[in-house]
Amino acid sequence: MTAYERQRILLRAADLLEKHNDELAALETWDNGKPYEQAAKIEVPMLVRLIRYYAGWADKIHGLTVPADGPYHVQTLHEPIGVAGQIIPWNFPLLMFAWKVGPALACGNTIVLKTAEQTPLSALYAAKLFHEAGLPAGVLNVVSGFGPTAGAALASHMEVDKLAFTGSTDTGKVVLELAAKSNLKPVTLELGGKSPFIVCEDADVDQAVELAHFALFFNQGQCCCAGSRTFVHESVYDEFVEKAKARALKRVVGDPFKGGIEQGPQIDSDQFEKILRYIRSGVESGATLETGGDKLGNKGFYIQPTVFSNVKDGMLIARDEIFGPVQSILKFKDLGEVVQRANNTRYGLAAGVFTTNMDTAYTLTRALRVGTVWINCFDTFDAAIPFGGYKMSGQGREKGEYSLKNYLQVKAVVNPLKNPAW
Ligand code: TXE
Repeated sequence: MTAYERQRILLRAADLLEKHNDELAALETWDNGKPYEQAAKIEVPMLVRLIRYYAGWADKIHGLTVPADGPYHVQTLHEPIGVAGQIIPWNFPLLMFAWKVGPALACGNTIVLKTAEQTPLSALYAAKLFHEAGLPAGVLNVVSGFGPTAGAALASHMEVDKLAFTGSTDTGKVVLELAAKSNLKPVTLELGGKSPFIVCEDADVDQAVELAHFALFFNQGQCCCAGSRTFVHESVYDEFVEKAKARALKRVVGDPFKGGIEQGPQIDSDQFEKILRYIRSGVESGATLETGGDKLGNKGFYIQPTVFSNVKDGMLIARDEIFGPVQSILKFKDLGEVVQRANNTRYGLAAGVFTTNMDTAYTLTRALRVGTVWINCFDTFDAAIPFGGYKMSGQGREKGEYSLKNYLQVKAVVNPLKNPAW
């Protein structure tokens, strides 16, 4: 298929996705439990934007002419890599679908995508719309299935040419090994995190509290890049903790299909129990439970928005990815110290830096070993901005121009010249 035709299909698909905004959002909430308003007003529009962004790339992917030594005409062809295997998680089913299929289709590949077992519906519906938009049968295949069976089959398949995975760091290691043991398919990984959110002494405390709250509690705390270690300068620490607690107490938790809801239930009983275990461990290890700390009601996997202060670096709640509505607030004295502590983790996905001093902002930005630094903002996810992790948060980058090379092979073409012009 020509690049232009791929572009037209992607644009038509984006129009159809936009037209079906409300059904897609309803499926997302039904499967995942996230607030419908969040799905309808933020996530489906982002999905549409992502597909339009990649439509824009489809006819702008090309190779180079290379100035090799000697009488040769040398060029590179950028070819599709082939069959892309893609495994996605349950926290943002439609957005993860878009991050994966957007670049793969723009580059001319075919896809077998496995959704998470908790959230199979929205990607099936979206794929139907891609076919309605003119995508030929067999190009985009969505498989519903479990990890150790369907997921492992994709990772180890000899005819899958590339694997893209988003999920836990432990499962990331498994799929990398399966890929290595089968056909050495290249693998991109987007894994867990324990992102620092650093509030400096010159920050506006009210704004910082609001942003830190959003950075952690958004999507029930189920974000790979959640700002799950809130480092606050000692000069504003007490005020910050008081206000963070007040903000958490105001958080509106309930039926995600109702208007005005900020937080729905956690995804399933495994995650629910895991989060409650971490909360107990926070209390046992001596952190101060400011608010929350238990399940909410007796029906569904709802958890009270929870805030811990006096959290120390060694505590489990400061080290592990909790993936739930549990904010941990730590105290720091100076920049050198906070850089060292922020970097003292196996993860390196993202960081938030809150300050009015640009010198401080860029000093921290350069020192933090993470794939994204958000300065005075958080979770800004435009399609053009690359995303990925340092260290055990992953390999490779998704979104933006950087994502294209995950789905391309480079072929060098070398042709001797009989009558060189020089
Ligand atoms: O993840 P898994 P789970 C983190 C978060 C969460 C923890 C566990 O901390 O609490 O992971 O969640 C597929 N071969 N994140 O158990 O197992 C699985 O079917 C191939 C962070 O749900 O990583 C699903 O499609 N595939 C994360 C996907 O992997 C396998 C988002 C993710 O599931 C497989 C989700 C196997 N052997 C959880 N086993 C993020 N980075 O945002 C499972 N899968």
